[in-house]
Amino acid sequence: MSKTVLITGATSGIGEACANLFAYQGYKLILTGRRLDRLENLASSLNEQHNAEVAVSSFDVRDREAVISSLESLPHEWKQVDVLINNAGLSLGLDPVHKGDYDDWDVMIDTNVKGLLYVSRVVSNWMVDGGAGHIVNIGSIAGKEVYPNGNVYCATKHAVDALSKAMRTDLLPYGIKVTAIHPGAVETEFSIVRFKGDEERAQKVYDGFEPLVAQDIAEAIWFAVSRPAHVNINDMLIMPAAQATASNIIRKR
Ligand code: NDP
Ligand code: 8X3
Repeated sequence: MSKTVLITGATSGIGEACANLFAYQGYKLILTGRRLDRLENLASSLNEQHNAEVAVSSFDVRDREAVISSLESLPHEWKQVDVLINNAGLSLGLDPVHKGDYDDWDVMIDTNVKGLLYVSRVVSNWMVDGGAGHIVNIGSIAGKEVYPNGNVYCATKHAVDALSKAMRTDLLPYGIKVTAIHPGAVETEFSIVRFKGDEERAQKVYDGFEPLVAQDIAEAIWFAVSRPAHVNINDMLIMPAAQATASNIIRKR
């Protein structure tokens, strides 16, 4: 019988690349995100290319009631989730703390931390009932280091790092694996979102070096998920070969 993966943030970037790779590997897919048109287009294309069975569920991960009701209203057979990829997330702005935008802070914390928790709360409970499962949380190099003006985004990804360790501990007795994947710079819609549609500024982030692409991260996730039952990959930090750290800051005289 086919396994099932639930991917948050499947409308773009890393989530969309995971959808393609898991469909290729024969998984049934539950694809989520806010942009229903993109979810539906992706579902038809995966069905055509890979004969994949796909369910789409459109909700905002910040909306606790919508998360619970959308997921709980899936048909019973779709609730046997083998793999959850907590990928939905974003960064907004790049300002020092004293100039930060209050609304941007709320959106990042609500999406990257609380949204991940809401989805995990529902799906991990199904996994506990089923006695197995694998949760993959997408953190970041920003969850391992901080860089100038990354403040709140970095804090949210540090929270994802901590929650990954906490979930691994809490869910261990139930046979549920937890993996955290921490990418460096990946060229997706991430910077366009961070700079609120300013494509020129977004492009400059990737000028002059070769960033990762979403497929690089999808392949790392697949590696973690496809290990034998007795192996868990706890944590992976994956960087472009051209990027050593998030930053190198010295205040010179
Ligand atoms: P994209 O902007 O391409 O994709 C982000 C995805 O998250 C979209 O599918 C978007 O869907 C979804 N999303 C955002 N906000 C919400 C929300 N409130 N509710 C539901 N879904 C939401 O960026 P990436 O693919 O790069 O980002 C994926 C993950 O990887 C994020 O967690 C990001 O922090 C992390 N990451 C990215 C890196 C990079 O350099 N690109 C590096 C390290 C980590 P929709 O808008 O349709 O809701
Ligand atoms: C996204 C990568 O370096 O902008 O998490 O934090 S970075």
